[in-house]
Formats: sequence, structure tokens, C-alpha cells
Amino acid sequence: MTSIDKYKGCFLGLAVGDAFGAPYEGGLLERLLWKAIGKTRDGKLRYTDDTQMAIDLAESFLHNSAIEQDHLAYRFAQSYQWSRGYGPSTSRLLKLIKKGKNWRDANKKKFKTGSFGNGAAMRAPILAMCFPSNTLALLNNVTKSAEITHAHPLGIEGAKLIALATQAAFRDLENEAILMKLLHQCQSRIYKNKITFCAEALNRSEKKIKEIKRNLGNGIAAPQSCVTAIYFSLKFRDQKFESMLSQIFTLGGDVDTIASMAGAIWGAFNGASTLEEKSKSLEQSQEITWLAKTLFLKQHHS
Ligand code: 8NA
Ligand code: MG
Ligand code: MG
Ligand code: MG
Repeated sequence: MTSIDKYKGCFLGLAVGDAFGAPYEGGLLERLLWKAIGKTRDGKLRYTDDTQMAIDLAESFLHNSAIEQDHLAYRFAQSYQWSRGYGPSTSRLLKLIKKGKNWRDANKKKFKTGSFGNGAAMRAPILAMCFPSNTLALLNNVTKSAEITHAHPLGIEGAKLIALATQAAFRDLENEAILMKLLHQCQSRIYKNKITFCAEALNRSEKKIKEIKRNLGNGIAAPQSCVTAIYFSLKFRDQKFESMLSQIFTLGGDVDTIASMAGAIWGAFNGASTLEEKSKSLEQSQEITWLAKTLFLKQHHS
């Protein structure tokens, strides 16, 4: 059964995974840059684009009691700061919106087919908190949120899988039932194959991290990272958050985002208690906890 504690766990898991994963992301240059800008003046760990866009989504939903695309696009653009490490084309898009361009026109400039980066998936756990009981509404609103920045079918599909996995974690479904649900949702062969590999990897004995990386991916494209995050969250659901993180750190590539998505699902299973201690070193952790609590009360008031 879902609870305030699970909501807090989900949001804190997303932010803690992101902030603790950020120093391990990308190549040498990115890591050196993050060393220089990865802390606030008062020594707290900074989060990246993943958490910022999740906060924007939560705040926009609480303001409108719905996903209003124009409001959400404006919100993303207002919060944009280069130093949060946004994906390259998302940066360009948000700067255009900030200058007053309509998000639909700006988005077409990004990629004609829409982006398949993992940017819509990394905020999808928040939608599972906004639409906890109605799966159709959840999926429709995942699409609405994704269309602003990641309209490519593979970007949207990855976001749907992360949202559904989070919803299932709130409900404490068994891994097998979760993977069946995800498989049922898959439209494309690439995700189908990856979910199938994930099920096999979870059932068989220990898989080497290299094998996970080769089969599921560790990149910034949604098909190269969403199922990877789902795999880790299901594998470690009954183990320590730190054990999951330390495995994800060794993956390389888009570590912050994989840790963020896996962290959100892990937190939706396990709640906030072990994450609260870790989140003390994180910027804005009280605001994040407040947002999670407010989302819960809004959806479960009666
Ligand atoms: P995005 O929308 O810019 O997409 C990421 C990248 O995927 C693009 O820059 C393209 O290279 C490629 N791509 C996406 N769609 C298409 C397409 N239709 N055709 C051709 N190429 C395409 O970024 P995002 O908002 O999805 O964010 C992705 C990641 O970037 C996040 O994980 C975020 O944390 C950030 N980031 C990652 C790294 C890294 O892994 N080294 C470094 C800095 C920032
Ligand atoms: Mg990031
Ligand atoms: Mg604020
Ligand atoms: Mg990332």
C-alpha cells in the first residue's frame, strides 16, 4: 500500500541518486567540471537537471491540479541553469522558450522526430505520484509531459516504463508481475528485448556488470538507460540503497540519471527512512520532502 513515507522515499530516492551519481557521470572533462561546481556555497551536494525538472513537474502539477503543457514548458525554462548539466538539445530548447518562443515550435527545431534522450523518463516517477490509481490517466499524462521536450516515440515509451515501474513499486507488486506489466506496455522491439533480458538476468545467477551494460546500456538515450534503471531497482529492492548505488557507479556513462530513476523506484518500494540520513547532505532536501508530502495529501485527502 502506498503511503506518505513511500512518496517521500520516491522523491528523495530520485534526488539522492541524481546528486550522488553526478560525480561519476560522463567522461573525464565532465567529472572535473562537476568537481568544481557540484557543491553549493554551504557545502551541500547539488542535484542536476534530473531533479530540477522533477521539482518543476511537481510544482506545476500542484499549481494546476493537472499537467498543463504551456505552464510546465514555461516552468522548465524559468528553472533552466546551464550548470545543472542539461542534455545538449534540451539546453537549446529551454533557452528558446525562455526567450519567448512557443515550446511546440522550439521543440521541432530540436529534432524533427522529437528527442529520444532520457529526459522525459527521469521525471516520470513524479507522474506516478500525481496519478497513483488510474493507469490510463498516468500514461496519458506521461505523454503530455514528454511531448514538451522528448516527443520521439522511444523517449515517450521509456518514460511510460519508468512511470509504470514506479506505480508498481508503490503497490509492492512482485518483480515478475511488474515485468509482465512492462512487457505488455512495450510497443517497440528494442524495449521488449530489454525487458525480456532484464527478467532473465533477475532470475539467473549473478550477472557481470559488463553484461548488463552491453545488453541494457548506460547512455543518455532512453532505450539505453530506462530498462537499466528498472533492472537495478528490482534487483536491489530488498537490499541497501547504497549497495544499488555502488553498482550503478561502476557502470559509467549516464550514471546520475540511471541512479536517479533507479533511486526513485527503490524509494517507492522502501520509503524514506534510510534516505533521510543521506539527504541531509543534499541541497533543498526539505523542500523535496515537502513536495512529496503535499503530492500525497492532494491525491489521498478523502
Ligand atoms: P537531449 O534531449 O538533449 O538528448 C540527449 C542526446 O540524445 C542528444 O543530445 C542527441 O545526441 C541524442 N538524441 C536524442 N534524440 C535524438 C534524435 N531524434 N536524433 C538523433 N539524436 C538524438 O537530452 P535529455 O534532456 O534527454 O538529457 C539526457 C541526459 O543529458 C541526461 O542524463 C542529463 O543528465 C544529461 N547529461 C548527460 C551527460 C552524460 O551522460 N555524459 C552529460 C551531461 C548531461
Ligand atoms: Mg543530470
Ligand atoms: Mg522553488
Ligand atoms: Mg544524466
